Formats: sequence, structure tokens, C-alpha cells
Amino acid sequence: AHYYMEPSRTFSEFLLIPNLSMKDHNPANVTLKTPIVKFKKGEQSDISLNIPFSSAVMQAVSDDGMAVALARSGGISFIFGSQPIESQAAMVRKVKGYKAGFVVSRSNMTPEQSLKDILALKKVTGHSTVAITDDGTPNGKLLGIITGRDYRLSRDPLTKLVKDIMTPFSSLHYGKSGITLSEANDLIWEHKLNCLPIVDEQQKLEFLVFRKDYDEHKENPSELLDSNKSYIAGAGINTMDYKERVPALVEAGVDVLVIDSSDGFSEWQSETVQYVKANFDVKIGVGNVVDREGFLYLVESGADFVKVGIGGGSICITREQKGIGRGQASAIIEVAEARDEYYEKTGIYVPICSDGGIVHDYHITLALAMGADFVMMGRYFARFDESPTRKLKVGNNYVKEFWGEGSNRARNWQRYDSGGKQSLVFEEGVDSYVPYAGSLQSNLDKTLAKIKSTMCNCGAKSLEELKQKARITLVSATSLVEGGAHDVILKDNTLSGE
Ligand code: MZP
Repeated sequence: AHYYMEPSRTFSEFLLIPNLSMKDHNPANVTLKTPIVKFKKGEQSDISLNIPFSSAVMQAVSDDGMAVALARSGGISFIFGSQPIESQAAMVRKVKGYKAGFVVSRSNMTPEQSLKDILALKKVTGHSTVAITDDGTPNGKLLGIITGRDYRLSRDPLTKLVKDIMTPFSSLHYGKSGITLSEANDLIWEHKLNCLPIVDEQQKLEFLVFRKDYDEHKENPSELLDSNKSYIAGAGINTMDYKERVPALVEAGVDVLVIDSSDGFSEWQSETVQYVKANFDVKIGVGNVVDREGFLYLVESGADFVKVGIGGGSICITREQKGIGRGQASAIIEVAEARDEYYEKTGIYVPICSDGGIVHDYHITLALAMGADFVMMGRYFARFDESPTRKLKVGNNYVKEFWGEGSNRARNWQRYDSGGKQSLVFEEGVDSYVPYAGSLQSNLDKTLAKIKSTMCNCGAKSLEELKQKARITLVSATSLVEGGAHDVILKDNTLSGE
């Protein structure tokens, strides 16, 4: 046997040490954009996310409802594969058919009259809201208010942002640190931008509305509803029925697949990736692995991204049942190192996803600082209205159901199969409840605020910068105690924590 004499570690054993924060280290200036499929040096990933979050390939987490909600917020769901091929394809079809587009909700008002409505609408939908006027100026007649995807783009450099904007009408969201209307007008003039500024009550710029195609559609602005993009859709597959499942998912419009397995370091996965790459033009992630060898093996097989984590999932009893696994932090640190070396050697960057074991929001920041490009979470998303399970009242509390793919309830034997009986011989997951937590958007807003704030403490405005700059320390068991409230009598013994 080969011995690893260093204990494997998990997220709670680490903390981030602040770096110098400059004045512009402000959460409004932080971008969480991240690549999720491999790309060559100097190029861009074909698929990137605005927030580094994916929801787990689980019956209790990722159906079409969750997929639309999360894609709308800038992340991605991988629709669960432990269901018949046709019903999974139908879910993908629903997500792809759901346009990431715009709803015209009012008309025949001037922008001044409707400013309140615009802001109110944004509060309700969480979306950027823009107005179209007949002459494209704030004084023109309002043709419609449009809500759409939230394009959270950074301010600099403005010309690059203009180039980046793909939709005919898009907004630049300046948030609280908004510039004034007169500054906006200067920029508009300087860069000869064809756009309409929308301001808030304090005359601070809320959005710039770019009128790229406006002239072409002036006669009939509703035509602009043709040109919407659809939401991004992911789906889980297995190494058994992929020859039937993958064509159906591709036909339904899936953007990215992931092989869902508790242990991905296998010939089965290598064969599956090679088959998909040879026959389809679709991205495919693989996993799960916990070390350098597993990562390199699957990358050589053609994987677009690699998922990391064995045994850390909240509902997982694999470590107890089989004695395999590794502390999630140690796994991420080693695989991220292998990814960086591979990039150095080949010029190909293969993103990695930290899957399972996120308990506190700061664990996400740690995973990203340790080198993960995005995280996958089950328990986190299972708590929200948008997850597909029942909300129940147990005692005085509301809960949502949440069960593992390796539980008797899900019976996802393909995820655990290693060439044996075509059934789940023993359980590797439990059937459980999680505290109900409300809507995805409100929870996400809080989590993202924490991550951005921590990144500012670390002197980082992007995830790449966070990876480079983060200083991470191990904490002793004794100092863990002082991490939470201690030596006081709490007034309310239900400290909400998250
Ligand atoms: P968590 O975010 O709930 O801690 O973990 C979710 C992850 O646990 C999933 O993405 C998957 O990798 C893993 N999982 C799902 N079902 C089981 C199981 O039944 C499991 N053992 O380990």
C-alpha cells in the first residue's frame, strides 16, 4: 500500500488572511465570471457563468424549474439523469424553450412617469429593466418597459463592454456606485454610443440602454422579442445508457453534459467521453475524482471540465459504507495544482468544479480561492422554493425533502455501478430534510454579497485574482471555537448563520 501520512483536510479547517484592500476593492467592482469548459491559452471558454454556482445532478435538486431559476441568476443546473431518457430530454427542452428574454409590461408613458415602475419592477423580478422610447431619448414616448437578464458587467473599459454586448437591448448595471447622469452623458458623447441612460431618483445612472438594432426595429419594437437568447442547460448522464441518452439530450438542445458518478477514475468514463467527443458537438464534464492521477486520466480522455469530491456530500455515506474518499479541501488543492501544471505544459486550461460538502457560504470562497472554477451544491439549493421536492412542516419548522442519489429513494444504481448487478445493492446516501430557506434569489443575493465582500478583504476583484492572491491558513481545533459566537449568552438560540 501507498500511505499518505498527512491527514486530508476539509474547508472548515482553513481561513483566509486579508490582504491590503485598495479603495476600489468594492463589492460593486467584483466580477464572479468564470469559465466552465476547457480553452486554449489566449482564447476564451465557450461557456462561462456569471456566478460560479451549479446545482447538483440530483432528483431532489435539479429539474427544469431549478434550471431556469439558476440560469436566470447566472449559474447552471445539471438536470438529474436518474430518470427515463425522454423525461430528462423534455426537461432540457423546456429550459431551452424558455427564452432568456424580455417581457414588455407597460406602454404609453414617458420614462419620467414610469421611473418608479421601472425600479419597482426590478425589485420584484431581480432583473435589469430597460425602457424603449420612440425617439431613443429620455424625453421620448415610452414604447415599453423590458425586463431581462441581469447583465452585471464591470465598468472598464467601456468600449470592450460595448463589444461584449450581444443582445439588441442590454443594460449596464452600475449599482450603488453609479455615476451621475452628466458623467454618463459625457461617456456617451465621448464614445459615440447609441444608447439611452436611465437614472434613479438621485439622478444616478441605473442603466445604459444600448440601441444596437433599434433603428431596424423602430417600426415594430416587439420584433425584438425574436432575438432573445435561451437559457443555458446542463444535464447528467451515466456510463451505461449514454448511446441512447446523449443523442436525445443533444437533440433537446443541451449545452453541457456531465457524467455523474461517485467515482469517475474509471475506464467506463474514459470510453464515454471519447464516444461523446467523437459523435457530438457538445461539451462534457466528468468525475468525480480526488487526486492528480484521476484528473489527468480524464483530461487525456477529452474531458471539458473535471468534477472533484468523493464522500463529502451532505447526504453521502460512501465513506462509512466503503471507506473511500478524501477531505474536500485536500482534493481541490491537489487537483488544482495538477490543472495548473497541465495548463503550463500544454496551454490548455481545464476548469474544475468542487462538488459537495459546502456547509457555510465561506466554504464557497475557500473552494474558489483554492483553485476551483465553480462549485456544485445539493443541500444549498434543496432548501429553496425552486427545488422540486415537497415543503413540509415538521414540528414548528418548515423543511424541504432532500435525498441522496445513492439512497433507496433515488436508487440511482448507475451512479455507483462498477460492473456488478444492475441494481443498488447497498445504500450510499440517506433520505433527509433540510431547513426551508425561501427563494433562491434572496439567498443567492446574500451568499454572493458575502463572497464579494471576502474577495475585497483578500484584495481581489476577480476569481483569477483571488486564486493568485489568496493567503490561506490552517486553523487549530482550539481556535475553531472562537470562530463562532462564544462566551456569551445568546438572546435568540436560533442563530440563523446563513
Ligand atoms: P452537498 O452539496 O449536498 O453537500 O453535496 C451534493 C453532492 O453530493 C452531489 O453533487 C453529489 O456529488 C453527491 N451525492 C449525491 N447523492 C449522493 C449520495 O446519495 C452523493 N451519496 O454523495
